[in-house]
Amino acid sequence: MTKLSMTSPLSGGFEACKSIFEQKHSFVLTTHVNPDGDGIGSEVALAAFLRSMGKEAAVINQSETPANYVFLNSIYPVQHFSRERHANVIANADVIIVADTNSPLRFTAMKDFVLQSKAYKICIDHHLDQAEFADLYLIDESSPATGEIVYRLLSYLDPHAITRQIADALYVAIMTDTGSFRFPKTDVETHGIIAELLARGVDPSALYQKIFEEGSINKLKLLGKALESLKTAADGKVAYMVLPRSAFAETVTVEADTDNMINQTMSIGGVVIGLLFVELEDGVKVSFRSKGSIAANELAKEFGGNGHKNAAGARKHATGLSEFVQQVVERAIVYARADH
Ligand SMILES: [Mn+2]
Repeated sequence: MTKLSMTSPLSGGFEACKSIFEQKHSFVLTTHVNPDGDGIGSEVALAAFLRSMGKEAAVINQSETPANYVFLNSIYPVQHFSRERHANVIANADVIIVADTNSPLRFTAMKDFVLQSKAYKICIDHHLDQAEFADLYLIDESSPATGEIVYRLLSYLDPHAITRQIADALYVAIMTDTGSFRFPKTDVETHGIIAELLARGVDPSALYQKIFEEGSINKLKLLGKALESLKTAADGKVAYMVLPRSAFAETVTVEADTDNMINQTMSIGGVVIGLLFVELEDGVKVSFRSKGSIAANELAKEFGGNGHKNAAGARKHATGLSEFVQQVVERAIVYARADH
């Protein structure tokens, strides 16, 4: 028996969602700062589904949509948050759905508006360590993508309402968050869901091309700078790259252009921990990747971050780049050496 045919542990949450979706009228959907394919694909799929139920839905994000995901606007428009246009929409919504994060810290400028709204709050996510802010949580830490949980929810509510367009958005969510189906949580269920999406007409190579093969030369030059900075430590078990502010200025790129870059560190044989440091205007962001049993999220927690076991991140404000790199690399060496 495959996992697909088992009773979902989330079915209680799905039933609660069903009655909320039936009773309430206006919905706001959002995701984390610097949204990725999973966050945007999940909220777009949910919004298109809600519209087909005759509901009002607004997708409002803290950050602008990265260029390679803008095509999802044709499935459902994604708006960039502004206080003037959206404060009332958020305050007056019946329901707010937060997808792909469970930490209000990651809503940044939208945080107070979301937390102060009287709306019923639903959190759909696959990260560890959920914060207490929502009325209903649909969390499955074993899922490789929030898009998978959204697929299961929508199939529970009405499998016939999963149109080709909704399937496209869910495919984007799952394909990007599984690293094109190669990260460890990718399993029988993931491929089963993908088969269902393809049966609805999804064209994998067309979507892959839109996301990964229509990038800018500037982004590739930024990758060049990251690769030039590559160093290893702990006898090649730790690999790390550092991008100072000047790298972005010189290549005319932005933080979002570092998306997926860290995976380059993991392509080196023997590397068990990969790090990418990005200098921000007021601090440093570090992304962590690990192989096997090494807990990248535990390492991230030491620096105020969180995430999954093999992929995590942290942001530290008011810190110098080189001191922070040194601190994190020192701890990464300890984690890498403890691994056998
Ligand atoms: Mn995700």
